[in-house]
Amino acid sequence: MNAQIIHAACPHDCPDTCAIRVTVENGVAVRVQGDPDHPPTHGALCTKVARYTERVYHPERLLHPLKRVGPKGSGRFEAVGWDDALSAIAERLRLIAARDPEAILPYSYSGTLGLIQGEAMASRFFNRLGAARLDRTICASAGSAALNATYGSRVGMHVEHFQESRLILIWGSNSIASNLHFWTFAQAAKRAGAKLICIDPRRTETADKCHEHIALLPGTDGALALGVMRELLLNGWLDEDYIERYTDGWPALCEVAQAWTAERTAEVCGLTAEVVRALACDYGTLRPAAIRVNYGMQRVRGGGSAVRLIAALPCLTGAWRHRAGGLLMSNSGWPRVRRAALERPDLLAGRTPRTINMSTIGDDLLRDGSADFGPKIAALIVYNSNPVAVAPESSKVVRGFAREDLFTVVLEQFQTDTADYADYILPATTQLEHFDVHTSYGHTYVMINEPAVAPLGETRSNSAIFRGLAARMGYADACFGETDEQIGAQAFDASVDFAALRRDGWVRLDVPEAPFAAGGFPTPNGRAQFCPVGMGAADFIAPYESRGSAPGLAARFPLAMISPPARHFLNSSFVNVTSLRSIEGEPLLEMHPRDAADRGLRDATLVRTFNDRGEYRCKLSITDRARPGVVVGLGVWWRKLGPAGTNVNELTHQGLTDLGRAAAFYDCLVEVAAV
Ligand SMILES: Nc1nc2c(c(=O)[nH]1)N[C@H]1C(S)=C(S)[C@@H](COP(=O)(O)OP(=O)(O)OC[C@H]3O[C@@H](n4cnc5c(=O)[nH]c(N)nc54)[C@H](O)[C@@H]3O)O[C@H]1N2
Ligand SMILES: Nc1nc2c(c(=O)[nH]1)N[C@H]1C(S)=C(S)[C@@H](COP(=O)(O)OP(=O)(O)OC[C@H]3O[C@@H](n4cnc5c(=O)[nH]c(N)nc54)[C@H](O)[C@@H]3O)O[C@H]1N2
Ligand code: SF4
Ligand SMILES: [Mo]
Repeated sequence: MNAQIIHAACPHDCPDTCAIRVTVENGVAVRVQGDPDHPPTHGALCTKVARYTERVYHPERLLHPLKRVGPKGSGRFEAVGWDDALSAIAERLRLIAARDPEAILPYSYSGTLGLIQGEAMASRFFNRLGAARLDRTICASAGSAALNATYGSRVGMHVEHFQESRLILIWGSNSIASNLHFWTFAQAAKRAGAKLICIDPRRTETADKCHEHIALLPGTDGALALGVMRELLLNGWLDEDYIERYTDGWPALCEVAQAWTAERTAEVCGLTAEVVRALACDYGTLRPAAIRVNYGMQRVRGGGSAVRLIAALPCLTGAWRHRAGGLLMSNSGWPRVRRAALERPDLLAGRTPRTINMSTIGDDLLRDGSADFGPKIAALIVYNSNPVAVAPESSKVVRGFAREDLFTVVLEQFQTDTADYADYILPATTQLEHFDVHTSYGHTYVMINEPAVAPLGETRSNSAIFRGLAARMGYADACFGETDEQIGAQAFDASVDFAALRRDGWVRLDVPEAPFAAGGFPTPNGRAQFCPVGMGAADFIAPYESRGSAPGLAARFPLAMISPPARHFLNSSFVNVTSLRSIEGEPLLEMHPRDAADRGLRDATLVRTFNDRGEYRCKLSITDRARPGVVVGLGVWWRKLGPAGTNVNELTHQGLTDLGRAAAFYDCLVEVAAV
């Protein structure tokens, strides 16, 4: 037998970006395994990707270009040849562009985080066309804006160093589900005697395994950080020397914190004052103390301010002095990626097309042209994303996608909820069939992904599809002729040895062991900024929808709903992989026994969850994983697989976060009733 081992990388939107070894026999990928030599991967993959071949060779893979034959949304298509499909698409785009190229909108996010199959050739194409630009806000932009403002970039601790910490706060993250390889290091710390505290409204599988679980109300993390700050101050647990030398703005922040007594904090967060004081005591006295804050806590109106406040904590206690102290939210700012070489903004040739926020796609697809909005959106090119399932306020998103005058092209591996609304579906390769290079937002390595097998059927990589479209649009620029390997070789500056990357599969970035032990933040003056230019000190910002901030609404819809990811799905990916879907079972809404009793609801019955935006039906799970007042709809199911053809995003809204213009998925009031 002719077996080969290929270096690959996990393409999914997960902080772990595992290094993978693919075993190929006679042109077929038979096994994927974690690279045992790559320190964060440690030879292990999560359950989802360990079964990757099931996804790649799935009987429902899209293998041929398809053209719509039924009404939009019906999912009825017929096969067409690539030539016909690309020519027809180019012709339609040319017609629209002749009136106004800004009526064409790319829509993409995190199907793959690869630098090449993500935004390289696609951006070149849309820049050359002068299409509208997409503000990619659906996940992390509130926290990113907060880190940029406070530390100067999205930078933090090496994930490996958490194993040496004595205290770990897991803040707004279900690590076992969504950051498994961090959890391995946290467990090593736990075995060595560290204390683990989970801060999460839901009692997750991660909370179960921590020493303490602080189940605050959604969207109140900023208040908790301020309450902790005041206790640190009162008890003399601040590192005055670190604050003095390496930070700016503490006097103003201190004044805000003074107002947050443990009692007031407890009232806002739905906790007791003792819990707030005990958290501050642990954080002030156990060293080194590390915080793994993740995106779960920033999907609310005040998400940006909350991250600014949490990011201040390790500066106030000087936790950064030790390599096992500090904070990790994202490491995406460490690798020096040559974005301009990849995406070629020079092809805009001086044009500055309008920007559309992906988190308000529901409203924007339904808007007419106007002086401030620009032209009505006439064409959508969707790749690496499933907006009909994942974008907030689905009823509007669906109405927008159903517009008969909208021309929609979807590049996909599967016939998702979004693909059902396409005029043309173009079949895309998976990670095992194309070349890519990867950075990570959770560790400090870069990875290569060599193609392991030939493209299945007639599938083409995203870059090949955009290359083909560029040719049909008559774009003669040399950059459209570059191969994926040529693009990959331009991705990094000299800090990454590309030959070593291809040889070994991954390369460690040269990031200092304790990056901010003596300041050195990537801000203009090297200090952490508590009052960055144009912003005062952060304070708590209440959710759009909560008992305190919207009492009238809360009288009608008294339950706060959060919709974090299910462990065996990755956003809406993998929902169609049978073995994983059978582990998750079916869409569920978790509710505390007391809330269920108040409503006379019975376990495992069908319920309707509703608010003024819509209604979602699924099975009820009565469990104390949900705290009183909060219900949990684990996401993100495909709409067409739900009992009533909808999912949780039927209920979420398009209100944006305070920083970063992000979606506020977990800032959502609902009521639940029997069907
Ligand atoms: N298995 C799996 N892994 C994933 C994903 C997936 O869908 N499935 N998604 C990937 C993506 S796209 C991302 S962005 C990351 C996300 O990574 P994380 O941000 O770590 O996401 P989650 O695991 O969703 O953890 C979010 C946790 O936040 C809690 N939470 C909700 N609201 C609040 C709040 O107001 N305050 C606090 N403190 N906690 C809150 C939720 O209950 C949930 O347990 O994970 C990635 N990894
Ligand atoms: N209610 C609620 N909604 C949420 C969230 C939540 O927690 N609650 N989480 C939000 C978050 S954090 C995120 S990041 C977004 C994620 O939303 P999306 O970025 O839309 O991510 P996925 O749902 O994984 O869909 C990615 C799609 O890309 C396809 N794909 C993968 N690789 C390729 C490729 O190489 N080429 C092409 N053409 N396609 C490919 C996959 O088949 C999949 O259908 O969802 C958000 N939506
Ligand atoms: S989804 Fe995350 S944990 Fe699973 S293989 Fe990919 S990077 Fe690793
Ligand atoms: Mo995300």
